[in-house]
Amino acid sequence: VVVGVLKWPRTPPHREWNGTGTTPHFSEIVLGRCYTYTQVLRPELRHKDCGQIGKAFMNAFLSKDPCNSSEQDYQLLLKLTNQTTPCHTNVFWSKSNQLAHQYTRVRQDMFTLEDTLMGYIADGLDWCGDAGSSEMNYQSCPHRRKDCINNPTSVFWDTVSKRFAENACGVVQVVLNGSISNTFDENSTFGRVEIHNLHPGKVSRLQAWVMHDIGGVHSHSCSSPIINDLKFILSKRNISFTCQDDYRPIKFLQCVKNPDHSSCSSII
Ligand code: N1C
Repeated sequence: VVVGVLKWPRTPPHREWNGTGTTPHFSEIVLGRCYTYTQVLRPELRHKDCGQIGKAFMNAFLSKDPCNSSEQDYQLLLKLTNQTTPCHTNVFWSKSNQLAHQYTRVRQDMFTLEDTLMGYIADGLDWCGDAGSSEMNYQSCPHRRKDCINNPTSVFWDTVSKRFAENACGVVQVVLNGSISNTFDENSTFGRVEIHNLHPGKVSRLQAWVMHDIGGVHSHSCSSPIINDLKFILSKRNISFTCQDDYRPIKFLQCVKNPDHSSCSSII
C-alpha cells in the first residue's frame, strides 16, 4: 500500500507542450556562437559584449509564461545586437532556407538574417521557460499551431525579422521557391512581417528570384498570379518590384549538387 503512495512523485516529467523542448546546452551554444561571430567571423563587431547578450537572451524568456511572449521581452537583446548592413546587401527568403544561405555563403558581401549576429546566434535553436520556474524547459515548448502563437521562438523570429526589414536599404533581394504551391505566402514571415516593414524611402526595389528545384515541378514562375499579389502589395507601398526565374548565379549552386542533370550541362 505504502509503495504505491511513494511512487507517484517519481513519475517522469510529462510533456506539457507539443513542440520540441529547449535545445540541450542552449546557453553555451548562444555564448559560443556569439564569440565565434564577433571574434572570428566579423571582427569589426569584436566590441560586442557576449556575456551581456547571453544574459539578455535568457532574461527574455526565463520565468515567463511561454504563451505570453512579446516583442518587448526582446528589446534589450535587440539593442545589444544592433548591426548595420550596407545598402543593396539584404537577402530575404521564404521556403528556400538552404538555397538562400548557400547563396550568401558564397556571396560574403550579402546578408540574410542568419548572416547577422542575432540570426546567427539563434538559427535552428528552440527555447522556452516557465512562469513558475527560473529554469529552461528542456522537455517541451509551445508549438505555434497546436499550442499558442505568442511563444518565445515565434515572437523572436517575428521581432528580429521586422527589424531586419526595417533596416534594409537599396535594392533588396528575395529568394522564392517556385517548386511549391505557396511560392509567395501572405502568412509566412516574409509575407506577413518583412514586406510590410520595408521602408519605401530606403528600399528602392525588391528583386525576386523564383527558383525551381532541379528536376522539380514548376508550380509558379514570375508570371504567376501569386507573384502579382506580391507585386501589388509592394506597389501599394511605393516599392518597385522586379522578378526573374531561375537566376543563373543561384542556379549554378543548384547545379553543383546535380552536375549530371540535363539542365545543368548546357553551355548556354
Ligand atoms: O516564414 P518564412 O519562411 O517566410 O521566413 C523567412 C523570412 C526570411 O526572409 C528571414 O529574414 O523571415 C526571416 N526568418 C528567419 O531568418 C528565420 N530563421 C529561421 C524567419 N524565420 C526563420 N527561421 C525559422 O524558420 C522560424 O522558426 C520560422 O518559423 C521558419 C520560417 O521558415 P519559412 O516558412 O521557410
